[in-house]
Amino acid sequence: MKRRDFLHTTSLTGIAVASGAALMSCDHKNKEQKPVVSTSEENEITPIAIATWNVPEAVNKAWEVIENGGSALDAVEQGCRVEEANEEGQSVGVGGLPDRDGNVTLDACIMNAEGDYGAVVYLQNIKHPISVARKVMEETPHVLMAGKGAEQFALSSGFEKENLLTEASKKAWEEWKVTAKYKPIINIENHDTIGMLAIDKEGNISGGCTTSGLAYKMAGRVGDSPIIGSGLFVDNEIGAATATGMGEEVLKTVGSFLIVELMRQGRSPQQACEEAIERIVAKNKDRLQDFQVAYIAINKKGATGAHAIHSGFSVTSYTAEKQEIYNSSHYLSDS
Ligand code: SD4
Repeated sequence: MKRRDFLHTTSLTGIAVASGAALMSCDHKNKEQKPVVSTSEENEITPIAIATWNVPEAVNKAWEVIENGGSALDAVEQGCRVEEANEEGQSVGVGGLPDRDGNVTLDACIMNAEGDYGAVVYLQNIKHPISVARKVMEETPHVLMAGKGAEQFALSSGFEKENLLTEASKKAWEEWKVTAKYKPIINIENHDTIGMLAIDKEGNISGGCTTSGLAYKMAGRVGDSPIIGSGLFVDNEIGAATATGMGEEVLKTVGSFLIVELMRQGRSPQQACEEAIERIVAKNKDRLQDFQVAYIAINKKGATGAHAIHSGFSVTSYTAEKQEIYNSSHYLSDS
C-alpha cells in the first residue's frame, strides 16, 4: 500500500490530501498514475465528477450540481455545456474546428443510470449538442438523430440557430487549406473532446460526451464520441467509461463498453482502461505514433482509472475529498 502518486499539473482550491486511499500496485511500465481504490466501504457512496482533459470549470460545474443534491445526469449535462460554450476549446461546441469544407459539425451523447441513451451526430448550428442529445433521450422514441433532422428537432425544441465557426477557428481552417494535408495528429493538448462521468449522492451513475470531432475531417465523418459503447457507456450496476482521441480506433474496439464489461468481470477501472488500450495497441503496433487514444473509467464504488497510448493525457477529477488534475498513465515509453 502506498499513497497516491498523481502528477498534479494544476493546483486547485479546496484540495484536500487523500487519507488512507488504498492503492493497487501495477507492474505496467510508465505508470504516472496508480490505480485508485476507493476508501469507501462496500455500500458507501462516493460521489464524483471526472472528465477527460484539463477542464476544471466544467468539472467544477458538475460537482456543484452533485453537491447541491442534483442528479449525475444533470451534473454531466451541465458540465459538458461549460465546454461547449467555451469558444477557446477548439474541439467542442462553439469554436470547434470545422471539417475540411469549413462546417462545424458536432457529435454528442448522454446516458443515464437507467441505461437510457440519447445522441446526436453531424449536428450543425446548435451550441449545446449534449442538451439536444438529452432531449432525444427523454422526448423522442429514438436514441440517435443525425444531421438536418437533428437540427430541426433541436430548433423545434427551442434551441437557437447559431454560428459556431469563430474567427480563430476559421483562420486555423484557412491556414490548413494552404496544404490541406489531412493527417490527424496525436492529440496531447490539455483541452479536447470532453467525456464526463459522474456519481451523485444517491449513488447513481451517468455520463456524457461531446465533441466537434477530428479537425478538418471529411464531410460526413462521425467519430466514436456519440456512439453508445464506443465514446461512452454507463451501466449503473457496474460503472462507466468514456473515450477521447482517434475515434476510428475506439469504434473498432467498442472501447467504453469493453471497459465496463471488463469491470463486470472483476477488473479495476485502471486495469480495464489498460486492457482496452492494449486491444488497440495490439492491432496498430507499427502506427502507434500516428494517433492517441485515452480512456477514463469509474466503478460503482467511485474508484477511477485512466490510461492512454501516449503521455500528455490529463484527467480532471472532483470528489468531496479531493479536486485534482493529473496526467494519466500511458502505454508508450517514448512519447
Ligand atoms: C472523434 N474521439 O471524433 C473524437 C475526437 C477526440 O480528442 O476525442 N479528440 O474521434
